[in-house]
Amino acid sequence: MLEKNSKLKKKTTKKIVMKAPAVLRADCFRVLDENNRPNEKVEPKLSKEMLIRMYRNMMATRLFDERGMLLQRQGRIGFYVPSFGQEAIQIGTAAALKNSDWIFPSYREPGVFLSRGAGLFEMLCNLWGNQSDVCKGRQMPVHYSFSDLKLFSVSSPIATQVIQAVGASLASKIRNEKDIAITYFGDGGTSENDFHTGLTFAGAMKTPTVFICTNNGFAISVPTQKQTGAQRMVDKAIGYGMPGIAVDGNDVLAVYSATQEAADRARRGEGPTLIECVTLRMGPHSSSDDPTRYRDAQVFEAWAKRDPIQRFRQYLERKKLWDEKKQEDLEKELKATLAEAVEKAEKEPPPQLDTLFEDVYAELTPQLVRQKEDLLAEQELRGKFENTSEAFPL
Ligand SMILES: Cc1ncc(C[n+]2csc(CCOP(=O)(O)OP(=O)(O)O)c2C)c(N)n1
Repeated sequence: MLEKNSKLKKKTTKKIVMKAPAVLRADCFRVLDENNRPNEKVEPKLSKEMLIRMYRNMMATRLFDERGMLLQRQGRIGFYVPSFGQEAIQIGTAAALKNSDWIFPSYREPGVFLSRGAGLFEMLCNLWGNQSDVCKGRQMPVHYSFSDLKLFSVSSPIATQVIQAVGASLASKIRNEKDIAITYFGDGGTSENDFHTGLTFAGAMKTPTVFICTNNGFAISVPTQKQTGAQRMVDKAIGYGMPGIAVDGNDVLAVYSATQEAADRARRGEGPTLIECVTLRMGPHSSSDDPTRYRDAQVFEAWAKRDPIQRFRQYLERKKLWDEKKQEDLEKELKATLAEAVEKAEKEPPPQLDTLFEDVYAELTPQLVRQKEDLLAEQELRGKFENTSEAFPL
């Protein structure tokens, strides 16, 4: 049957190029053209204050990432995951949300945390896993958690946040609330069971969920074309019965508009949307990775010219909302605030050993009481012979 259908045969045997595309796909929705001029027909009408806040958050994210990588290279923290080049996706989506909406991020969204108002000191305490860390040092670095801001804890297993977001938004719908949920995952995440389960439920139950797929070309070192047969991540929306849109992930205004529209649909009770934000990961997968071993340098250089911060800055400059002096002042201010928070967070001691026993049981079981006593006795004994004040060796 398949062999008789020559058209289909030709399509499925098409040669797959194992590298990220050097230019943006033509099907992507965009507001800014390649000269960073807006298409006035689709340009969102945002206030001056909002535009500047978005630019500020993009810069804050870039500087936070730079500092995170530097701290790791200096051996001061153990691990970091940068989001270089993905600032427009984080800030554009976050700007389109209400503060009461639920956020279920992946590990590559520090800008979403900053946009929602997470404290720099608290985020940095997570990197050290110290006593002021919200999770008392029990999480991996870059796995922030701010439940009071409705920012769900980052989890390492890929795409687990997708089903959690669907569950939260379903709960919101059942309670007749207007809060929606947004969740972020990579192109690799769309090959995970949790992605399929989440989108199946969301499509069937018309949950108010916005799915943000950051297609950054790679899942660690595996190019997108090697881990899925789909040519475009957005095509996956069709199978689950929801609308999908591909956007230029390096155009903060396009990302904002697409998210705004999807959030409005969700709030009107019209169900979920899948947004594929097309970009290229400009840094390593994490501080443990060396992308020069698998990335095409020419493709990287082509995308470097599409830096989302530079593009948005040009847009603001044309509108006379930004200039060199403002840039200098902003960088100075953000760097000073960051340096102050780093200094404070680094001084924090590691969590006390007995905190290991907190937060699971209201009352410790007799076995845990015994284990705690044994552990503290051993700590005291060791303390007589060695310095135990140091954190886990990095
Ligand atoms: C269930 C699961 N499988 C494998 C891994 C190992 N792993 C960590 S990150 C990663 C790549 C994920 O790629 P993608 O979803 O495209 O997101 P990106 O890192 O590019 O942002 C993998 C395979 C994991 N953490 N969880």
